[in-house]
Formats: sequence, C-alpha cells, structure tokens
Amino acid sequence: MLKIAIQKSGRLFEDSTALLRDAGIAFGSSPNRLRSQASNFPLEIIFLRDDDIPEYVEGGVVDAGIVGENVFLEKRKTARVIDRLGFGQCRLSIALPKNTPYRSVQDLNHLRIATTYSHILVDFLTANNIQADVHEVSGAVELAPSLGLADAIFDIVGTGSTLLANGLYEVETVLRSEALLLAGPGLAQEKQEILDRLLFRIHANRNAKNHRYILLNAPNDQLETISRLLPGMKSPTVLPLAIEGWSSLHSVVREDVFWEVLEQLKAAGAQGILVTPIERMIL
Ligand code: PRT
Ligand code: ZN
Repeated sequence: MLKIAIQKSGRLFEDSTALLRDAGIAFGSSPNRLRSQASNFPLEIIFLRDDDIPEYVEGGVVDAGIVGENVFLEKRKTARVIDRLGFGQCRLSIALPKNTPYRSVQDLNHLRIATTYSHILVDFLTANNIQADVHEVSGAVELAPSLGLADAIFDIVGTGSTLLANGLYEVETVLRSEALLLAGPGLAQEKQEILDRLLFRIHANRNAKNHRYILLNAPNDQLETISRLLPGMKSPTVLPLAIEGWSSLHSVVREDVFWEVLEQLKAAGAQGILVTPIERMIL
C-alpha cells in the first residue's frame, strides 16, 4: 500500500484528484474526509493542508505527496521530486507600489519586503548581494505596502490581477512554480513499485494529451516526404489504398506542432487528413 498526501481543499485539490482518477484510481473524496482508500489500486489518499505535505513526506508519515514547488522549496524538507505535474502554475515575484520606480535589483537595497516565503526570498537576496529587511507575515501580504508595513512584497502571482487591484506591479520573478509529485528518500521496494505503476499511468495520460493520432491519404511518390514529416513513435504505418498509386498513412503528431505539420502535409500532397485525440499512449 502506498500512502499519498494531496491538498484537502484549495487550488491543487481538483487537479490532484483528477490526476489520480484519470489514472483509473477510484476513491471517495467528500469534503470532511481525512483519508480515503482506493477501491481498485493499492493506494491510500491522505488529505492535508499543503504546508504540511513536505514535512509528512520527509518524515515518512506518507510515502508521496503532491504540492506546489513554492511550498516545497520554502519548507526546506528533504524529498525526491518524482515528476513535475504541469498544474498549479504560478510565479513567486517581488512587487512594488506602482509609484515606486524600479531599474534593477539594486533598487531593492534597504527596502522592507513582506512575505510568507522568507526562505526563498532570503536566498534570492543573498544571491544578488542585496541587503533588505525581510518581514515575515502570515497572510494578506499584498496589503502590507498600503498599510505602511512594508515597501515591497514577495508573493505568489497567478494572473497578476491581485497585484493590480492593490496598486502593485511585478519587478522580479524569482521562481516559476508548478505542482510536484514528491516521494520519500527511501521507499520500500513494494511501495516504489506501486509508485512506478502510478507514474506509468500518469505518463500514458500525459503523452496522450500531448499527441494526436493522424490518418491521411498520400500519393505513393510523396510517401517518403510525408513520412519524414510524421516520424510517429517508430515510423508511420503505411497501407495500400484500393486505388492504384495511393496509400493510407497512420501516425501520431505532437499537439504543439500539429497545425504546422498539417500545413506541410497538405503542401506535400496529402489528402483526406483526419486528426483524432488519443486516450492513452505508452511510448
Ligand atoms: O489550505 P491550504 O494551506 O492547503 O491552502 P493555501 O491557502 O495555502 O493554498 P492555495 O490553495 O491558495 O494554493 C495552493 C497552491 O496553488 C499554491 O501553493 C501555489 O503552488 C498554487 N497557486 C497557483 C496559487 C496561485 N496559482 C495563486 N494565484 N496559489 C495562490 N495564488 C494566489 C495569489 O497569491 C493571489 O493572492 O491567488 C491570488 C490570485 O492570484 P492572481 O495573480 O491570479 O490575482
Ligand atoms: Zn497552505
């Protein structure tokens, strides 16, 4: 049995549960539940505040956990980063009131900076040789300048609209963060095997999301050119059509380039191009 901690409620909850459910794992997650045993996979899900997850992973109370990189780095706990999950994306940035000018990082010297991420901030200031006064606060960081508690803030930014609403603007992006899958340093072999099975499923889903299946008809004299545009997993499948001189070609194409590839295929003489989503993909 593998124990995995995820956020009980908050910004990572939906994506964390969806990640496990898309991996075919069935479990209950009612709001007042603290733990839940999967019915079809050797996994127990523990619901925690995100701040506690790195410590629980380090201490072996849970075997794995899903938490924002910002929280993981701030908590200074030891764990293996098993995977970057692509959700919960945000940045940790320094922001100033909009009437404070900013030219370079030197302008942070001697400022009072309010934050809940003092470790990450101190590391950044030290690396840049800046002497500033770090004010650890427990919340509502973006209010600190207007209350006269600080000259600047260091906080999480998503869309940036909270900064804007508080008359602040971003001057330094210190960290780009996303949700991480963490695991304890020394998992027992049985637990590591379960984690590997879970990862296999997560990757099959991710690969499927990042690719499209493509079918097209091509004149035989263009097959080589078209095959070069569609390397697929090993090479494209080529089948003869009932009409002389034509073939059907099947392959996969990466999601992020597929419009460009489609244009090139068309220019190379491909016809009847079909593009469909893939449900699972194992490389
Ligand atoms: O209760 P618990 O302690 O578990 O949750 P929490 O309140 O500490 O965290 P939560 O649920 O707010 O966020 C969990 C994680 O989501 C964070 O640690 C980040 O890794 C990630 N994340 C992604 C964010 C944001 N985007 C985000 N926008 N966390 C917080 N914000 C805040 C931001 O600071 C601002 O105040 O949301 C507000 C809106 O942001 P804008 O820039 O879109 O206006
Ligand atoms: Zn938290």
